[in-house]
Amino acid sequence: MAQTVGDFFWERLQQWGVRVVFGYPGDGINGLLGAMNRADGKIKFVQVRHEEMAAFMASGYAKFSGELGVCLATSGPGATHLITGMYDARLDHMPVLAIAGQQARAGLGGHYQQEVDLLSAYKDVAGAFVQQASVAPQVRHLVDRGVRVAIAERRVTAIILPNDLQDEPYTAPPRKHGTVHSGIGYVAPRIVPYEDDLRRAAAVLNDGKRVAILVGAGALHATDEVIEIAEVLGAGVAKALLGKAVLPDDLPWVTGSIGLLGTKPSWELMTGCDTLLMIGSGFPYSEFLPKEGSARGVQIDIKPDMLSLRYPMEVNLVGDAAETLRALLPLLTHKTDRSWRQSIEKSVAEWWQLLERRAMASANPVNPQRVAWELSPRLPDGAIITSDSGACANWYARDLKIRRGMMCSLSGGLASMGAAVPYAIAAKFAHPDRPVIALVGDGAMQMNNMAELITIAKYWREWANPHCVVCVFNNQDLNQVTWEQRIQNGDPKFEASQNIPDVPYHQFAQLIGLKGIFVDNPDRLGSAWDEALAADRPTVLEVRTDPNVPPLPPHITLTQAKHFMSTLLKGDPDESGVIAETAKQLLSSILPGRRR
Ligand SMILES: Cc1ncc(C[n+]2csc(CCOP(=O)(O)OP(=O)(O)O)c2C)c(N)n1
Ligand SMILES: [Mg+2]
Repeated sequence: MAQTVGDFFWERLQQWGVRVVFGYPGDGINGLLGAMNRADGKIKFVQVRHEEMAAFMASGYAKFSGELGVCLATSGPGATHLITGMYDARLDHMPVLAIAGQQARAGLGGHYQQEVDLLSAYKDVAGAFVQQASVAPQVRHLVDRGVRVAIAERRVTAIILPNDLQDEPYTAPPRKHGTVHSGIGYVAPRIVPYEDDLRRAAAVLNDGKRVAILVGAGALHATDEVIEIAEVLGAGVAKALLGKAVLPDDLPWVTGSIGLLGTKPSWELMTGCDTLLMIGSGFPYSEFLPKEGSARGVQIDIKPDMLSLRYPMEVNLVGDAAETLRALLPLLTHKTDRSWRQSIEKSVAEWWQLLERRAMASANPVNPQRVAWELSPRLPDGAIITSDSGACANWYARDLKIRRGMMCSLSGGLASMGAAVPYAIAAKFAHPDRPVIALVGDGAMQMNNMAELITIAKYWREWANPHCVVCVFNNQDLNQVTWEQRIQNGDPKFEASQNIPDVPYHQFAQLIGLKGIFVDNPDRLGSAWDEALAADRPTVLEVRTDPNVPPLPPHITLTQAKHFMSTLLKGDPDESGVIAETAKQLLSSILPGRRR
C-alpha cells in the first residue's frame, strides 16, 4: 500500500522525536488513526475521556518532560473541546502541538455537519502557527513548522487536516515554483546577554543593601545558580507558583510562594527590599511586588516580551536563567552585612511555626491545611505533585514543603479547574517510575478529574510503578470562590452557586478498580497518606475537609476586612462556622504552641 498522508504525518512526527499523543477518536481523524495503527506502536496513543483533558495532558507532559506535548482531536466538537487545554499551555509558555481533523475539502464552506472554522477558532490560542492542509505536498512543511515553532518559541501550534486528505497517497513537494522544501531539527541556542549589560546589572545588585529575588518557571533548571547568587547577595528568594520547584523549602532564606496564595515572609521581602532581581517569572500581581520606585530592578527572562512588565526594571536582560546567572556571578561582590538575610531567616522560621499551628488547629472535621502539612514529610524522593485550582492551591502553595529533585505544577496563567488529574497522568507517562500526587477540590473532581480516574484505571499497569495518589478535598463547596465572594466582594456565600453535592469519590475509585481511602478524622491523616503512597495501585484519598477554614491571604487589607465584616452582617449561611474557624486561624498567629 502506498504511503498515505496519515502514514507520512506520523513518520515525520516520529522523526521529530514525538513518542506519545493524547487524544480521542472521531471520523474527522480516522485516516490519522488508521495510519497510527499501521505504525506499530512507534507513537503511543493515550486515550482520554474528553479532548480538553488531552490538551491539559499535552501541556502537563511538556511541563514535566521538557519536550513537545501533542494532542489530537476529531473535527468540530472534538477540536473545540481542545481549546481550554491549549490555552493552559499558551499562558504557561508550553510547547504544544494540537492536531485536529476537519471535514472533507469538497464540503468546506458548505455549512456541513461538524464543520467549524478551526483556523479562526484557533487563531488566538495557536497564533504562532495554525494551518489547514489543502494538498499532500504541503503536509511536510506544516509538520516541520508546527513542531519547530512550538519548541523554539515555547508556543502552541495547530495543524488541521481534512479527513479525505489523510487517506490520500502522500507525495513529496515537487521541484517547481511555489513549493516548500523543509527539513527536520532544532537545537536551542545559548542565550546570554552582552558583557556590558551584565555589568550594568551587577552594578545595581552590588549597590543594593537589601536584595529580594523572585523566581518563576523560567528558573526551574537553574537551582544551583539561584542558590549561589542568593548566597552572594545575602538575598531572600520568593517563588512564583510555577516556580515552586526551583528551590527546596528547607533553605532558611526561601520565603515560599508570593501573592494571594503567598506567605508573609514573601510580602515582607518585597516590601522591605531596596533591590529586586526577577528571574524567569511572569507573576501577574504587581501589588505584591515592591512599590514602584522603592526598589531598583534587574530582570532576566528568555522572552523579551516578559521584561519590565510587572515592575519597571532598570536593567532588562534577555537570557537563559542558568547561563545568565553563571555569567553574572563573577561580577558580583559578596555582601558582608548579613543583617537583611538574618531578618528574612527569622521571619521564615516564625512563618513555618505559624503554618504548623494553623494546620494543627482543630476543624470540622478535618482542617484542609493539615492534609498538605502531613504530606510534606512523607513526600517520596522525586515525587511529582500537581494541584488543581481552588482552595487546595493555597495549601499546595503555602504548606507543602518541596525537596530537591521534585517537580510540581498547576494551571498557572489560566488558573483553570480540571488540570490536576490530567497533569498527573501526563507526569506518569513522562516519568513512569516517579510517584505522582494530585491535590484536587471536590468541585474540580466533579467537573472532569473524576472521569480521568478512568484513564488512570485503564493505563496504570503499564507504568513502572503504580504510585499515583489523587487526594480529594471533599468540602461540598466551591470554596475558593465562596471566600472570594466574602472577602473580595463583601457578599455572603451564595448557596445556589456554591454548594455542591456530596459524592463518594473513594468508592468511585474502588468501583473502577483503584484503591479508595476515606478520612474524616484528622489523626488518621498521616497513616492514610502512608497507606496511599505505598499502595499496590493508584489511590483516591478522600478527605472530608472543613470549608470554613479561611484561605487567609498573607496580609489582610482594610477593604478586605470591611468586606468580611459586612458579609457576616448580611447573614452568611455558614456564619457561626466561619467565625469560629477564622478566629482559630487568626488566634494561632498570636498564641504560639497551643493546639485547639
Ligand atoms: C474552568 C474554571 N471554572 C471556574 C473557575 C473559578 N473557580 C476557581 S476555584 C473554584 C472553586 C473550586 O472548587 P473545588 O474544586 O471544590 O475546590 P475548593 O475551592 O472547594 O477547595 C472556581 C469555581 C475556574 N478557575 N476554572
Ligand atoms: Mg470544594
